[in-house]
Amino acid sequence: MRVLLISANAEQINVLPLPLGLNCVAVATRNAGHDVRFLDLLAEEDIPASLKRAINAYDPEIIGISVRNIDDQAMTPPKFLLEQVKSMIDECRKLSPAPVVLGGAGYSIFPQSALEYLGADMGIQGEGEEPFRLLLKKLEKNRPLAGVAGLYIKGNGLQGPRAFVNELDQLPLPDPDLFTALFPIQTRRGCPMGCSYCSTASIEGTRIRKRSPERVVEWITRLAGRGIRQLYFVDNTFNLPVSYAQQLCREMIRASLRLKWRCILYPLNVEASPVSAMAAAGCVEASIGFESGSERILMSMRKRFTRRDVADTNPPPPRAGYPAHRLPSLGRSRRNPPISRGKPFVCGFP
Ligand code: B12
Ligand code: SF4
Repeated sequence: MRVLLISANAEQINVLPLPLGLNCVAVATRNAGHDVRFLDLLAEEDIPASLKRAINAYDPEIIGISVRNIDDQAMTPPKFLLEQVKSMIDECRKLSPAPVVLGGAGYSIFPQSALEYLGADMGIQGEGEEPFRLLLKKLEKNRPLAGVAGLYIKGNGLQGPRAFVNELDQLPLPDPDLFTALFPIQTRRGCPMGCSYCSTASIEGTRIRKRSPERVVEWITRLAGRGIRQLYFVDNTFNLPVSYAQQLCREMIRASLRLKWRCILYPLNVEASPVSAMAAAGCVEASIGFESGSERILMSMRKRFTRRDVADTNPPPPRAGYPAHRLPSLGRSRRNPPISRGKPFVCGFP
């Protein structure tokens, strides 16, 4: 089945916890042969938009939602946190007919009343790995759901006493790759490109200063040793200078780091950029700041690329094996109106 697992916790209180419990459920579900997508809303800025993107792109057959906190446990006055989960569930309902199954610490304390309040179809109290797998099996085979440990069904109550796994070693270990938190890493400072609106020059200067690729790889190796699996290169332009990007990718490939990473590309000479080497070195997504489809606006922003250069970025990254994420700003001022000219250009990209 296509299973979308969503961690509903978006609370910034205290530290930001990674959704460990949902990760455990995801790995058990994947091991049972299902296709799993994982969405951590703590990492998302616009929650309704993220839900829409995830659900429309995946068309899940079942949605599992992890509920972590009921309240903030403050003495005066406590903040009730299920209201925001309820609106996330309402949003899922609008976007998909898939049944919604709840779980997590914040669900398990009052499973019956939380199910009613939140308006989901079902909920699993307690440890989710085994009962969720069994639930999917029964749903897939159209079997009655009675007997699934800790399962509550809306209007039908508890289906089977909850169970505790005695031998935790029987459960799979969570998968660090499912955590979407990206560790920032900077290899260069400064940017000479001089785009008219940009403040980078006043922050970092206009000369590109670089760490050596060997030093960067030493840093990444240290991070990998601490279990970090995903990086974001916060360099203003990962592909400039091209020779440095090439060297860095070569070093990363040589070190066999097996990490996934994202970066930002300047859409000039992307053909010449080491896109294949980037993919081989673990790049899974590149953001391309192309800003506009209007030559006039590009010129007024002092961009050094043209519509043609942007169009040329289209095939290489997907061909290289990772998706491109384009960053348009369309138009800027009343004196530069050709948004209408830029729009079809922008919409022409996947
Ligand atoms: C460690 C911990 C913390 C640490 C987190 C550190 C970190 N980096 O992760 C710290 C101290 C920072 C913390 C902070 C807070 N915490 Co806290 N925390 C815990 C604790 C002890 C363990 C959580 C954990 O990781 N469990 C391990 C995982 C594997 O278990 P799990 O998440 O429950 O997942 C299992 C099942 O629930 C289920 N499951 C989970 N998701 C799903 C989804 C589906 C679809 C299904 C079917 C099943 C399922 O399957 C999983 C595997 O078996 C719990 C208490 C507890 N024992 O649950 C409290 C707990 C979760 N915290 C709680 C609270 C309130 C808070 C704070 C609001 C407190 C505060 N004011 O600071 C903050 C919130 C932070 C935030 N931004 O969200 C409450 C939440 C309930 C409530 N009362 O609202 C709990 C339950 C404590 C309690 N007993 O009341 N917390
Ligand atoms: S390329 Fe990016 S960082 Fe450099 S000046 Fe332009 S907008 Fe700023």
